[in-house]
Amino acid sequence: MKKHDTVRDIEDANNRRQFLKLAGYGTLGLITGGFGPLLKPLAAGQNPETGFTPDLDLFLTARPGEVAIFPGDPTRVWQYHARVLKGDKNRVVELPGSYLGPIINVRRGEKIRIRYDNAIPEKSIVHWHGLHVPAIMDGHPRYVVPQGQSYLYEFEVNNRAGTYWYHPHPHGRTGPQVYRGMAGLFLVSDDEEQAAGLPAGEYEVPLVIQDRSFGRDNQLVYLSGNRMERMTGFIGDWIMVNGMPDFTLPVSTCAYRLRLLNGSNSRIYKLAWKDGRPLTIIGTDGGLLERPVQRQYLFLSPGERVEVWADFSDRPVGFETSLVSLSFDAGSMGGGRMGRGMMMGGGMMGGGRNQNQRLPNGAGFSIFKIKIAKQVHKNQTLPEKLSEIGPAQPDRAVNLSHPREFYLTMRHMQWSINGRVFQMEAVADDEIVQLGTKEIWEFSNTGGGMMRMMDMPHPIHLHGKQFRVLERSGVRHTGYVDEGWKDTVLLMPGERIRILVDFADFPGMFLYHCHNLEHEDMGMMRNYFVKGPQSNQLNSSA
Ligand SMILES: [Cu+2]
Repeated sequence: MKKHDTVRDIEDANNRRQFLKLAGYGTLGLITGGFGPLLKPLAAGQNPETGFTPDLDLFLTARPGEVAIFPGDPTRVWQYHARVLKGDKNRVVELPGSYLGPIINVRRGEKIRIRYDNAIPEKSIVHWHGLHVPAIMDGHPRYVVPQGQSYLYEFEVNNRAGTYWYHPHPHGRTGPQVYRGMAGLFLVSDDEEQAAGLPAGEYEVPLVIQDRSFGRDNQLVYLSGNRMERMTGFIGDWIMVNGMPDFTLPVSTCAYRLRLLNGSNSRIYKLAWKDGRPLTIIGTDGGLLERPVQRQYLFLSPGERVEVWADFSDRPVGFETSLVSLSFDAGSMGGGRMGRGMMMGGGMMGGGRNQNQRLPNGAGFSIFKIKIAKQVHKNQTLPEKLSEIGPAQPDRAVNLSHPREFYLTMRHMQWSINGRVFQMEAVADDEIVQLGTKEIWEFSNTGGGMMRMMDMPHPIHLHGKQFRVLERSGVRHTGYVDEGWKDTVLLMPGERIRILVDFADFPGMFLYHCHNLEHEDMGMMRNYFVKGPQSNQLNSSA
């Protein structure tokens, strides 16, 4: 306990220092004026207190709203809305009729200010999934603000071009808030990506895949709160694309760049083309691959993104196909066949509503239809080279011979990481890394140990980092693309993965967790702490 207190002290001091540095504040007292409702009067342009001058300055509000999803009553949702205060108004693109937040378009190297106003009736905070930003800008749940309060984000975009996204991150409430509609894409572009010459404009299509359940009154239905349901995670019976059911994408006879995000709470998709053609994958979480790769199918777990090159130039007008999710074994707890059997036979479910009846996790279905609607002659060819990535260099890791190990297990009927669950300020000794080092982290999905019935997939996400996948073991399928930069990786039951993470900059406390949002909310999440030289001094003087 004492150990944790010390770490917290170090962390607090460190964060304070980092924030002071970042914000240019001279005294601590000003910080309290930096958060909360006082932000609103801040004019566009330079922040006199932080010295930060944004290229793009916007308001982002989360508030209750209504959208027409089905005929009849509108569906009550919680939505992000954005408004550009300074900069190009076209950087914020609303999706008409969708509960999703607007797409925010930025360029690498730009300075972004986002004034987040929380107008939903509970605490929240925004996490920029995949972005490499300082700890205080990352949306850690310790920074939640209540209804009526604000949080100021000021950061430089230093990620590669790619498909990133934003969503709430309050502890214990991420699942329900995302479920009600709070999520949006954050697209970064850069010179390298522009030079790749990929389909753009109407030929570049963002596609956010989610699942939802609706009651007869068209209102969203979430979990009943039953513990066994939460241990599986929410599985809905409607597949939504960009917030719409029964989605059809009309296309022309040419090549497309499809940017897919799995924004579901816990459903995993085994992506494939209905006609059996291989998927041509050009990008992953952290942007474009070096070269396109092909897969017959690809698993896309919650939080992951993939970019697909889809060429319809040899198809006749009127032709229809689909992007489908193939059936797969989601593990015994995965909401699949065995899961339901256990639920029914075990009696542990009680009277809890099982939402998995129509489309259990691992069922096969069409995600969206594609209809060739127009003849065009563009003749665009798939680039051989997309970007510069280079080989991962594991020998640069300080722990090459003894990777940091993380076991994803069930403990006391609770998902955990190394037997621990989330505590807001807690960092264990083996969760502290040194600023300026590279490390190998190894995650093992060993399941529920002796209980085979507790097997479940877990998508693991590190905050604040893009990392490289070094190796996987225990894998019995070909549904991964590990060639590029990643921030979220899926581990099916029995799988083990080694990743290389660079802690070059940004000291402080960040999260790592399972991106099955119900697992995360239950505590399958921990802090890691990047300890800088200043925290060393603190440590020795403590
Ligand atoms: Cu999990």
